[in-house]
Amino acid sequence: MGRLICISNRIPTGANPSGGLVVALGDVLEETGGIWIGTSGEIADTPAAELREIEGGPFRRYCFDLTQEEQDNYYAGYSNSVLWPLFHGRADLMDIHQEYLGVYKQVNRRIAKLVAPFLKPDDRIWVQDYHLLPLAYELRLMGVTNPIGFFLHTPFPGPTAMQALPNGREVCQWIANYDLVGLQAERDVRACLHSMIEIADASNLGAGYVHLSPRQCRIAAFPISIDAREFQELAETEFDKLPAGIVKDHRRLMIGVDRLDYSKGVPHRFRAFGEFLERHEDWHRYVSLLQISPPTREGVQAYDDIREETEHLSGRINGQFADIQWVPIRFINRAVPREVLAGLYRASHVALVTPLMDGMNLVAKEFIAAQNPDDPGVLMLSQFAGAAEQMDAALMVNPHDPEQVATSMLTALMMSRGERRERYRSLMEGLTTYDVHWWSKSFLDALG
Ligand code: GDG
Repeated sequence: MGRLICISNRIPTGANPSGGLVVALGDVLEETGGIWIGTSGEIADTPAAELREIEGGPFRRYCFDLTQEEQDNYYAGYSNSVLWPLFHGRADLMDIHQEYLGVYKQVNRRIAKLVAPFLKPDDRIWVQDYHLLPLAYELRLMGVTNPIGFFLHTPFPGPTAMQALPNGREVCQWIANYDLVGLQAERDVRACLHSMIEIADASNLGAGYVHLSPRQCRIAAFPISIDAREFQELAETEFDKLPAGIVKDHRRLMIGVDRLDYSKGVPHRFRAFGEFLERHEDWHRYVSLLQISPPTREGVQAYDDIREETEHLSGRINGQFADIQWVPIRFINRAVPREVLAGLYRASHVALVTPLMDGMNLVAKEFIAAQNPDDPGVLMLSQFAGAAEQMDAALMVNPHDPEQVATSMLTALMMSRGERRERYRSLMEGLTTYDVHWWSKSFLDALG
């Protein structure tokens, strides 16, 4: 079997690289003598002319540095201030500049130049995420004919949203240079097919195939997941290590875990909780919301704004409802170690996974995997998370409707053990069947 060459924006670092993608791809990389390539996270004065090997680890890794200008325009600029908001239904937050696009293309061309000399004829290439959309196009220009797959971790916009992007047609042409485009959900496959057809005049060949001269590509859903069994064991062990007070202090604990991103709907969640507390004075002191939100993409204006908004809202709700023995919202604006997180999921009675738009949302899956099968907690899940297509036994909510979310909070808090177990059983069955190993295997099988 040929090698797997995986390319993502950031290279997994450390002697023992970790993270969902490493779990999913590590074995295949190891077995095929494959390579992972990505940016180092360090800033250099001049654009890197060659790849640098990272020593150690179970598979080979090569990285390169970005310059500050590249970091600002390619990463913070076009990737995270244009594509990210557009792909999450927030065209209003796009910050469009010619320079962002120019440098984004330049960086992708440079990555193609760095990667091409490494390639052997039977290698398969798997490109990850929206930072690298043009990579196959650039590789094809250099004569690379290997199978190239792409996986988009975010949602894909339909033609109406895509029209807001000045180079929407070009984006569709980039996509057509992949042999296989993996998306999170069927909703994204439909949107992507529509965009390719309406924006770029691609022809629909049926069964997910489109033709956009001179190439043909297949678009299909491969919902990403976690290693559910591994996470279940982690949560079991870590639960016992939690400080005793955590479980006792909060007779009912609701948990939210989200990078502090505007797509995650944290302010909407806080307002719904405020609505719940307003309606149910009898629940005061008996329920609190633990919101863990590590900061992300600091320095991008929209992220500074969301941070201010959440701090303001949690302060206001706590000011209105707290008393000397109880604070309704504990807002932790810092990352918590993964093991602690696993234990906390298990200690929580309800998870609030209420993004306004989300590719998949792995927190929903982690929360379920972490539960005690005998006395499981309840997952409240936004209909706008890609996970909603698979996890229909969750308590589905519309995050835009604070009254409905507040009503569902009460339903979740009051749910009988029998119903909780029934929902958990069905969700966990899906998670163990379609786990992250299924995800990478089915994608790579389809790539051929
Ligand atoms: C993108 C897409 C898609 C969060 N806070 C802490 C922490 N986390 C971990 C969670 C989870 C991961 O980060 C977040 O994954 P999500 O899937 O929820 O969201 P994104 O970061 O936006 O990821 C998303 C995903 O890619 C995969 O394709 O599902 O839709 O947006 O694993 O546990 N981990 C630790 N401390 C924290 O404070 N250790």
